Amino acid sequence: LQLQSLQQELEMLAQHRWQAAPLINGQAQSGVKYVSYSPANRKTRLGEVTMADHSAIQAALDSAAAAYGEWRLCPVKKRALYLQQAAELLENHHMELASLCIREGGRSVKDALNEVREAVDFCRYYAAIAEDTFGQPILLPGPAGEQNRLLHYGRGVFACISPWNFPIAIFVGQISAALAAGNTVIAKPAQQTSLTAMFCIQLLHQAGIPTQVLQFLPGEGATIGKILLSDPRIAGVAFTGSTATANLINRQLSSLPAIVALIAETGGQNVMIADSSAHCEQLVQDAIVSAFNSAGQRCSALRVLYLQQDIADKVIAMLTGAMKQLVIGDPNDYAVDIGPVIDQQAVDRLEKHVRARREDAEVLYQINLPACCAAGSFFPPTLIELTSLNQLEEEIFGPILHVIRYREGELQQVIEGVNRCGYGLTLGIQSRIQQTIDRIHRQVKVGNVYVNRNMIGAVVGVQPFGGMGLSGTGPKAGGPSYLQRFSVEQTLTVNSTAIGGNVALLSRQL
Ligand code: UN1
Repeated sequence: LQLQSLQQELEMLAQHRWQAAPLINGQAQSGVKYVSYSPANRKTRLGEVTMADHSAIQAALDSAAAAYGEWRLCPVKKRALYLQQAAELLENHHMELASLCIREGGRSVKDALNEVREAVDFCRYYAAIAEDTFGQPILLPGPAGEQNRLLHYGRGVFACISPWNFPIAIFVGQISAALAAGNTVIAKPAQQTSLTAMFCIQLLHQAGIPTQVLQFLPGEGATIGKILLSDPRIAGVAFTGSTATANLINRQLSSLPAIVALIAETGGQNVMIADSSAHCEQLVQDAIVSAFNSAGQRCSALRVLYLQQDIADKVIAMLTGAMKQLVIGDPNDYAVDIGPVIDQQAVDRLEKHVRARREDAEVLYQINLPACCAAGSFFPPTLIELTSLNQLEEEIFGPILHVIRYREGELQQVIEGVNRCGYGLTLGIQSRIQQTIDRIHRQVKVGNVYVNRNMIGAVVGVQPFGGMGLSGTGPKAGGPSYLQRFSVEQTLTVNSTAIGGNVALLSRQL
C-alpha cells in the first residue's frame, strides 16, 4: 500500500513544470533559454532553463564578493542554524525533489530518495562540524604574558561546480560545506540537471541563507567556467566531475595572482579483488550492486572485478544469472533498478567502448533492452572479460563490468597494476583470509576500501569519501577534516601584560 501511494504521488508530481534561471541576490535573470527533456524518453518537456550570460556572471561575482565581509563575521552558530533549517526544508520536500531528479537525471526512485537523505545529512553534518571546529577559538600555549589563539574564517567567494550524477547530494554537499566554513558561494550546477539544482537553491534561500551569500549560475560549463575562474575574486573552487575537467580548472586557476584552493573529487578505475576463499554469493551480490546501481554512473562504481582463476568460471556464470534479474526501464517506476544514462552522448561513448572491446577482449554478456527503453538514452548492462587492466585507458562511466582472471601467486602483480593505473578512489576486497585482506589494503593507494561488501553509497560522517592521485585532491567529503580546506586560519598573538590594555599596546606601536 505504501509503495502504491508513493507511486501515485510520483505520478502526480510528474505533471509539474519547472524553471531555472540565474539567481543574483535571489532575482531571476533573463537570457537565452533551452528546454530540458527527460533522458528516459527524450520527449517529456520538464521545463525551461535560462543560461547565465556574461553580465549574470559578473553580477554574481560582484554580489558574492560584496556579501563576504558580513558573512565572514556571521557567528558560526547562526550559519549552522541556517543549514539545519535547510536540512529540514529539504526533508519536507523530499518527494518533489526526488521526482524532479528522477525525471531530469534519470535516477531510480531509490537512488533519488537516498540522494535527498544524503543532502540532508551533509547539511546537518557540516553544521555540527563547523560548530565543533570553528565555534570557539583554539587556545594555544605560549610563554607567560602572551595569549595565542587560532581563529578560522572563510576564504572568500567559493565557486561550487557540481556533477549531474548527484544533482541533489553533491550539489547541496559542496554548498553547505562552503557556507558552513564562512564563504559566500557561486553555485554552478551541471547543465543536464539545472532544474533540480534551482529547486535546491530555492529551498536553501527559503531556509534563511541570505540570497547575497548564495548566487546561482546555470548554463554551459565551459563558458561560465572561463569567465568565473579567471576572476581574482575567486578564493576557492569545489569541483566534482572528470579528472580531465579538474586539470583544466587547475590550469585556469594557475593564471590567477593568488594560489586558489581547489578541492577536486574526480574519477575512478575502481577494482574489486576476489580470491578463492571469497564467499561467492556475497561477492556476486556486491559486484552487481557496485557495478550497475545508478546505471554505473557513480565515480565510486566497480569497473573491474579481479577473480582468482579457480572461482572465475563459477562467478562469471553467477554474475550473468544475476544480471538477467535486473529490471531496466522507466525510472519513475519503483520496481526499476536501472534507468537511463544521462544523455545520448553517454550512450555513444559506452557503445564505442564495447565495440573496441569486441576487437581486443571478449564481451561475455549484454542484457537485451526491453521495448520501453527504445525512446530514451539507455545502455544495457554489459559484462566484458579483459586480459589486462591496460585495456582500459580512461574511466568508463556507465553500466559495464569488466572481469580479469588472475592466478595464485599473481596477487602482488594485481596490486601493483592497480597502483600503476593512477586512479585511487574505491576498492573492494572479497576474501575470508585476514592476511590477504591486510596485505591488499595496506598496499593500495586508494581512498575508500570496502571489505566483503559493496563499494558504493558512502555514508556521511561514517565513511568519509574521496580519493587520491587521478581521483582527486582530498580532503574527504562527509569527513571531519573536509571544512578545514574551505577555510583559512589566523593566529592571534596578544601581549596580555601590556600596561593599560589596548591603549598601551597602541602607543607602544606608535
Ligand atoms: C560521485 O559519484 O561523483 O559513495 C561521487 C558513493 C558516492 C559517490 C559520489 N559518495 O557512492
